[in-house]
Order: sequence, then C-alpha cells, then structure tokens
Amino acid sequence: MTIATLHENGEIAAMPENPFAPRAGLMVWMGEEIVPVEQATISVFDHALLYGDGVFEGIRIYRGKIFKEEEHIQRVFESARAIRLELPMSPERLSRAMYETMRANDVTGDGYIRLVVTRGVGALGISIRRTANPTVIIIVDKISLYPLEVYERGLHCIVSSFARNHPNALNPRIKSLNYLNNVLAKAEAHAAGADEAIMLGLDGHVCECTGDNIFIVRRGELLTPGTWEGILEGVTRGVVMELAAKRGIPVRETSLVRHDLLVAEEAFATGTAAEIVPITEISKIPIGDGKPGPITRQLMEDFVAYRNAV
Ligand code: PXG
Repeated sequence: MTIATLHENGEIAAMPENPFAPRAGLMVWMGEEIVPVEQATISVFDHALLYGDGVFEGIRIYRGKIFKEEEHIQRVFESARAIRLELPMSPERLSRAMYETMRANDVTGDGYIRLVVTRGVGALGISIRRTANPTVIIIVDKISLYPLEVYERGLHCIVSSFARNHPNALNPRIKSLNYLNNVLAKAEAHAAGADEAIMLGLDGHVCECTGDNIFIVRRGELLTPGTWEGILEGVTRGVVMELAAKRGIPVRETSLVRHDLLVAEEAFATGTAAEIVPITEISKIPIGDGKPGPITRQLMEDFVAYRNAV
C-alpha cells in the first residue's frame, strides 16, 4: 500500500516505502488474539502512545524455547506493578500467548520476542483513572544484532552527556515505554562516530549502556554497578554473574565512576540482544590493550555453552 502525503505547495506525492517496515505475513498477538501485522494497530488514544505509559520486555528464543522465561515474566509483572498497571492476564496465560504467537509465526529455531503492555485507551490527560483495557502485544521476529565484526574488535563507546534517569524520577529498573533517555544517548554515540553510549547517573556513577548492562575487570575481579545506581536489573547480567562465580572469578556489585572505566583491564556489555559484547574503547581511550580481554572471551564462550544447554 502506498500512502499519499500532501506537500506545502499543494502537490500530492507518494510516500517512499519504509525500508524498516515489518515483513508481510508477520503475525502479532494483539490484545486477545493473533492477527496479521497490518491489523495490529493501537488507538491514538492509548496512553502508551500519548504518554509512554506502559512497560515492555525483550526476550530471546533459542531453539524454539523462551530463554529465561520466568525471569522475564516476573520482571514485566514487577515493572507493571511499579507503575500501577494490572496486566489483563496471568503469568501462565502470558506464557501460553507467547508460545502461541511463536507457533503462528512458525518459529522453531532462534528468535526474539517483544512483549509490550500498554496502559490502554483513555481520555486525554495523564490520569490513569481515565483509562481502561491495558493491551498486551506480543511481537515475534528476528533479532537485530551487532555485526559479527563488533564482537571481534569490541564496542567503541562514548560517555554520554545525558545522565541516566534518576531512580527517584523514573527508576530504570522499570522497563517502561519511556526510553527517550536511552534513545538520545544512543543517537549521541552514533553522531560521535561511536557504537554505544555509557550513561552515568546524576552523581557521576556509572549506570549502564543504552540497552545493555556494563561490567569491568579490575585486578582479576569482575565489577558491575549495583541496582541502587539506577539500572535495569538485566537478565543477562544475572546469568553472567552466575557464570563468573562458577569459574571462580570474584564478582562484586559496586559503585563505579568514569575513572574506573578508563583504568579497567577489560570491559564488556551484556543484554538479551547482544548477549556479551566486549568494550574496547571508551572516549577514544583503549581499554586494556584495546582488544577483547581473556576473561571477557571466556565468559562469552561460557554464555554460548550455557544458552545452548538450556
Ligand atoms: N539496560 C537497559 C537499559 C536495557 O534496556 C538491559 C540493560 C539488559 O537487560 P537484559 O535483561 O536484556 O539482559 C536492557 C535490555 C531492544 C532491546 O530491542 C532492548 C533490551 C533487550 C532486548 C532488546 O532495544 N534491553
């Protein structure tokens, strides 16, 4: 379908095709049923659109199985609770809905689930009292990854000029639909010719990357910001802490500042999409010798073995 646009000079022109448009044939869970993507539309009065009022999850499918399903379901329920949003289905029904959507898309191998819960349609005005019918959306699609080359050379990061949301403003532990903070930091990184941005809190403490948690290695110890700093309590972060412990690598949640990043022996980011990706440059300063470090590479290997085993 071509959409027409009216230009200022009165001419009507066809809008160019969107190269990022979803693929035809994609089936989406929309509210209570699975529909073709063209019919998976939400109202302009849904408060998710009007105010970013809602929560989401990004989940991996490995070999037809939802990875860390319980953790993701628990997190979406916790995010929802924190914004006074009641999910219109039980955790069990949500799990079945995700598997039903996978089946509708013939996903038996690897894939990605984007789970979204909107506040629902409401009157104009931010009050949640004047909204009803929160909507569950489940998109099952391919995952978009960093190119393989990035895993070999490592991410080049800037330290963003945008502070991460203060926990008392909007706690990053809530995976809310308000991601503009991260969107702006990521855009800033790209504008600076970097791959990714590291965000600090208002107090200058290291928080996280725009869609990944951060770890550094210092004197053989694995360090990562604590959840009190204002970060998402990442599922991958949890797995990596477990894997490190199994290897006998000491792990500690602690406060870190910019200086700690620059003197680190190794650094890496973790997330559902990225899994584990080395960070080899921060603010144009090489981390360690500027190559992915041995502990990072060991954990990358362990992670692949772990997710292949579940
Ligand atoms: N910090 C932030 C701000 C995130 O959004 C993580 C850390 C890592 O958490 P997990 O639980 O994934 O280990 C995230 C996760 C996407 C996308 O498509 C974003 C995330 C996960 C998957 C996909 O943008 N964010």
